[in-house]
Amino acid sequence: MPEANQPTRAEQNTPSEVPPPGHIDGPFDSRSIDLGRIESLQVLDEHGQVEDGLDPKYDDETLLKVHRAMVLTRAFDARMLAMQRQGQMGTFAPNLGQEACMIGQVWSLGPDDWFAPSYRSFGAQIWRGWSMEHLMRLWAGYHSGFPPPDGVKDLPFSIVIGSHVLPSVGLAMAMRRAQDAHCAVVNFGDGAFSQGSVSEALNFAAVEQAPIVFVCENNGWAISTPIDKQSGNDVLATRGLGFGVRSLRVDGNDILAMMMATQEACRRAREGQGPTLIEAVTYRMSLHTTADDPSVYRDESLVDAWKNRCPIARFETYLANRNLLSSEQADQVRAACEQEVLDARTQFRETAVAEPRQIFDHLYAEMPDELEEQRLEYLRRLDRKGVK
Ligand SMILES: Cc1ncc(C[n+]2csc(CCOP(=O)(O)OP(=O)(O)O)c2C)c(N)n1
Ligand SMILES: [Mg+2]
Repeated sequence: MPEANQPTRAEQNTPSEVPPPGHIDGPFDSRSIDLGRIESLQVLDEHGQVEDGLDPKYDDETLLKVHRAMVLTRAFDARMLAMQRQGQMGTFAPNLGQEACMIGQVWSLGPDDWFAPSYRSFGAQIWRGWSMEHLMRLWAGYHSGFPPPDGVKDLPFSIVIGSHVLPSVGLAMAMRRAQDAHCAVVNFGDGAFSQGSVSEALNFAAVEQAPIVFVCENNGWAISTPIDKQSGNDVLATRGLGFGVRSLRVDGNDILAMMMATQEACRRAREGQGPTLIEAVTYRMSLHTTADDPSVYRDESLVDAWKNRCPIARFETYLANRNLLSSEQADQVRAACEQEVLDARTQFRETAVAEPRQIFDHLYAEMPDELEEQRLEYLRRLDRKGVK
């Protein structure tokens, strides 16, 4: 206990004792970034109107393709949730409201760029070439669903949060050393950003000028932990600046902003101008996963506040203003996407054949004795029950 009248440690540590900025002499010059500034980007306001002079004017075909991909992402999401509730699907992580993040971060990638997703990234995976039937097998726990399709340069998605970020920097460094002028995009959540290895990844990428784009999808929640309990500083993009990584904060519900930011970041990475961190500010409208019930920890009014920032509705207003998509045409896209998802479900039901005898496989090259005993006992049980 401190003596009476003695200042406590907290009282001694007053702000006036902290050296003022610029006080320390030495080779501390910033390399190229303005440490006092975070760029932020929004192109479409909440009503789908373009901010003055910012319209990137992408061509019609690109815009409609991106719109369809966002609608398909949402249709897949709704169907997977329904299938899980009907007992036809394993645990699933919905993506409602994050469709602009999904498509915006991968739309400008080519087949020789790499993508390293976290588990909530199915929209981006579909864009990259994963069939929906393949993803259904993945989420239903079939071994065949896990490896990426042939020719798709994606890492399998990461469930151990943040674990894929450092290896992705390694991937980008390897590309650079091999003089391969492509880039990698890695995404992770606001919660994953608290993992120490994500900070290591930013530092390595900055030191090595690795051709990588970090997309932090700040959706406000890490399961039941809100952002203000996750981070003392809710502008996560500032963390990148501390490591010397070009960093920007983007409206993650604005597809045009996400497209522009990622396209520019990928271009810079490929041209040897180093890594970028994009903090995509969005909101997790739905459940963390189908094993979650957010009503026990968050007030529904928080979600309501985000409903009028729907990334698809905003984009549809923009497309309508450009005379590219009427509301009837938007309905047709929705119906076609719904049918595509149903066709994938039919295919999934036909191809996903459970192999209960394989349950002990694929873990050890040499099965430990104890596990082998369990395996044999399990097989005897299957035999008794007549299961093939
Ligand atoms: C290393 C590790 N710790 C804990 C978990 C359990 N877990 C799964 S998802 C999650 C929250 C992740 O939140 P965030 O990174 O914000 O991603 P989001 O789910 O919001 O997309 C946690 C803690 C995990 N998968 N891995
Ligand atoms: Mg999150």
